Amino acid sequence: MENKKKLVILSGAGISAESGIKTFRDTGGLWENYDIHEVATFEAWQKNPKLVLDFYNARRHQVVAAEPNLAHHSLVALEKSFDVHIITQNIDDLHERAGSSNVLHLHGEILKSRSISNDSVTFPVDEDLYVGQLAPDGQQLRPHIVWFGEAVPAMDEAISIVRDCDILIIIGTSLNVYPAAGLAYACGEFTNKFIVDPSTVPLHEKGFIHYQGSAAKEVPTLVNYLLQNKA
Ligand code: BV8
Repeated sequence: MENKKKLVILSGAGISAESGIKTFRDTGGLWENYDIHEVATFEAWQKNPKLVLDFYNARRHQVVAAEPNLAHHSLVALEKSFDVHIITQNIDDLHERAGSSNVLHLHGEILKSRSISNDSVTFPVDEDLYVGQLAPDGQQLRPHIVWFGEAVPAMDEAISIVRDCDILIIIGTSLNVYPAAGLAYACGEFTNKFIVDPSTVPLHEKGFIHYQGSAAKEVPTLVNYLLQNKA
């Protein structure tokens, strides 16, 4: 078996925008209608668990109704020629539904829940979560999500994945949130680096080749380039 180059993808809300899932910061984005501190922090959960559960129940319905788009699907084709690792900040399952086989969710998964007292056992969510719904350990169920102010358990694993990769592709993230955003700078100096985003991004001076445009349009173009050039 020829030695496949290690290719890492860091994706954010932008890759799911064309599937109809709102991003955080774009016009009409999530944070236009909600204040992070009201719905996406542990303090918000303690203050008003029903509001938080309703917020994630509504987003879960959006995810279930959404379909992977061309960007998610075209990434799957890379797996025949590269050792592909997807690290996503997204809590949707569109990478998995498109067929990607190696996905690490840095900030959790909206289709999973867990007991407030045990962050290592998760349960599939197929109905709305509600206050008073208990895990087998008798404690309240919460979304299996990393809220602002909570530690990112998979961060060390993510850094070790990025550190020795041959190719790093960043898709659809404003790189506003840390420590996840730090992954953009965690690869070696000889890594081939690409970023797909319609907006201007500050990374080109960091040696990133910018495919400026939407993910559904630019990711298939980049995938074709990589498959032809085994870059
Ligand atoms: C931590 C799950 C420490 C939830 C998410 C004060 C108090 C506490 C913490 C902090 C603080 N100040 C700063 C911090 C750190 C904080 C942080 O970074 N805050 C930001 C707001 C400044 N980080 C944390 O709190 C993290 N934890 O620091 O813990 C600690 C350590 C030890 C012990 C205890 C504590 C945890 C952060 C995780 C939060 N959870 N998600 C949920 O989904 O509801 S974060 C969430 O926002 C996403 O997961 C993602 O990571 C982040 C940013 O979103 P993006 O994906 O980048 O989306 P965005 O809308 O921003 O950008 C969209 C991009 O797509 C744009 O570039 C756009 O141009 C592009 N785009 C648009 N359309 C398209 C497109 N691209 C392609 N195609 C298109 N069609």
